[in-house]
Amino acid sequence: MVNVTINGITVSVPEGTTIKAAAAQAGIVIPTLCYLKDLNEIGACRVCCVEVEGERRMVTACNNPVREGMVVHTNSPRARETRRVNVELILSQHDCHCATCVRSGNCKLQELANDLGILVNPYEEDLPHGIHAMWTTTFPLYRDAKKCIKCMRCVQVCEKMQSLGIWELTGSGGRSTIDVSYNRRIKDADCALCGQCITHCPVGALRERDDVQRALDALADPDIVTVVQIAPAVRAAWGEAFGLAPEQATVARLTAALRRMGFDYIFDTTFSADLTIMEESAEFLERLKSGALRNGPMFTSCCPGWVRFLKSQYPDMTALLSSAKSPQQMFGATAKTWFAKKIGVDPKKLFCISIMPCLAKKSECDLSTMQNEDYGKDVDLVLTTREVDRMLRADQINVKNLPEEACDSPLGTGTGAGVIFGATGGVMEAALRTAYYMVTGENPPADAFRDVRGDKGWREADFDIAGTPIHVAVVSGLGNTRRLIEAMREKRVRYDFVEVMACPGGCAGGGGQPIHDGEELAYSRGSVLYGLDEVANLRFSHENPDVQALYREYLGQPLSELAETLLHTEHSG
Ligand code: HC0
Ligand code: SF4
Repeated sequence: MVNVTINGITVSVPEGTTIKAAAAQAGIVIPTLCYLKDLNEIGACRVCCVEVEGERRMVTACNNPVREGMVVHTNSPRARETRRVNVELILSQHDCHCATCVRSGNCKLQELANDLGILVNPYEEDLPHGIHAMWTTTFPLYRDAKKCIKCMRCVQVCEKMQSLGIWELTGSGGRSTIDVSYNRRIKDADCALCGQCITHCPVGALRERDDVQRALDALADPDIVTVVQIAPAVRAAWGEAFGLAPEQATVARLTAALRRMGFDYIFDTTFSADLTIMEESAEFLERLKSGALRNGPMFTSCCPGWVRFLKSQYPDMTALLSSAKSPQQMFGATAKTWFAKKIGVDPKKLFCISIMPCLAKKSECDLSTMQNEDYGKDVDLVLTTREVDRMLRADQINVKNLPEEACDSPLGTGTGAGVIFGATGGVMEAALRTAYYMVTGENPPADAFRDVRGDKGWREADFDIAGTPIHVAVVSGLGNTRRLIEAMREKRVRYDFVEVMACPGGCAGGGGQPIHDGEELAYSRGSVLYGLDEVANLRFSHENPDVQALYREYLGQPLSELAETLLHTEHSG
């Protein structure tokens, strides 16, 4: 142990502890802009500089360890002055138009500048901001080079967490900036659109393409019938921006809010998550029976970030993907056929909007394989949770005082199995519950497959379904996914069924979810979803009455010809 005195408080910490962590133990906060635990501990922003007695230079607290007897001052005149000058230098290269910034009110830099009382910027300069200052406006991921503070978080998150290395530091000195690596344009790089670089950006340099106006245009068009679906993971996060507790921020309260905004039909993606389970479980059992699993496991196909990753990184393995479309797309295909017929509306007049915790869903809905001549696109527009939160604010909807209202029918009912899709492991668990039923004709205990839950990025479990052993894996985060695939390719592991989600912790931690700087909320949001499953009346996808009606009235059975046409795809587009 090492003894260190910080602002007059002596603490004893293990050797190797950083000054920042030791200060935290003493209850002292040292501000920083760039620090991310285990990912970015490089002292790039120099906001965490502290004064150490006996040292001539100021010392960055986030990446320097304490020494025995060290005496540290975080608020001495020199420390205060250094912090202020360093923030002013960062501001000198930052476009400080806060009123028009998407992160206004949720920006680390804005907060620090305010806290330090920086009311004028003495170092204002007009530096060039790199060749990509004018970014494409069509790609779902948008970057504003003039807002980048070169903290390196996006570089490290994409490289270390997601193993893709889309960003790099280019140029030098005052002209250094972050850009797409190897001089590529973002749309030609292998970006999976997971959005993790956005949720880890401390300022407004990265954001999603804003599609709100297109939703408002559809709402304003009297010839268009708007149909909105709410993804499983949105219910665990949409209320955070309004300070609502999870019990208040229910899907029923969001439904009421969307009704106030004028959406015609409000439905729930958990309905089509249950539908996906019917198709995917049937497909899994077919692959099991035919011996196809000897060539490799079946991969889940519902996370479009993962599908983009597989297509760009391991194109020879795409045949292992389930042919099932994602719940988002199955929802659209069902809305524009079965539902449109039910309400007697020309499907071309239906405008399907999804509320998703995800950026990759914005590109999934545009794929050529996700549309047809009869009705156009399955899903017309995707809004992230953040975009919808902004719409609610713009319309001054007082969400706290809204009553809870049920979704519309018949695409508004989901089971607990559909709800847990939004958490890592949930798709696997839901699929195994129904696969068991399909094989045995009886329900297993609802929690029979809970061994796939957990907070490890790569988990394995073994089950027995009517005498057949099944070896499954659940992985989240693309770095973990790459490790799993490499292990598969080197024959170090072998599975029957693998669930992959691009974002660590699954959709609950998706790149379109509300941002809380430096906090990872995927698993706490995931437990909200598991809690909803636990108290749900229905916990098996095959017991969803609306899904049963859809098969009875329209599709026939899972994997029928019509189901194949509407609900399955080649994953080649
Ligand atoms: Fe997900 Fe989905 S669970 S990908 O994470 O499968 O985005 O929430 O909507 O489609 O249902 C995201 C979340 C979905 C889909 C579902 C799946
Ligand atoms: Fe990398 Fe994901 Fe950001 Fe794309 S969206 S650059 S894959 S972190």
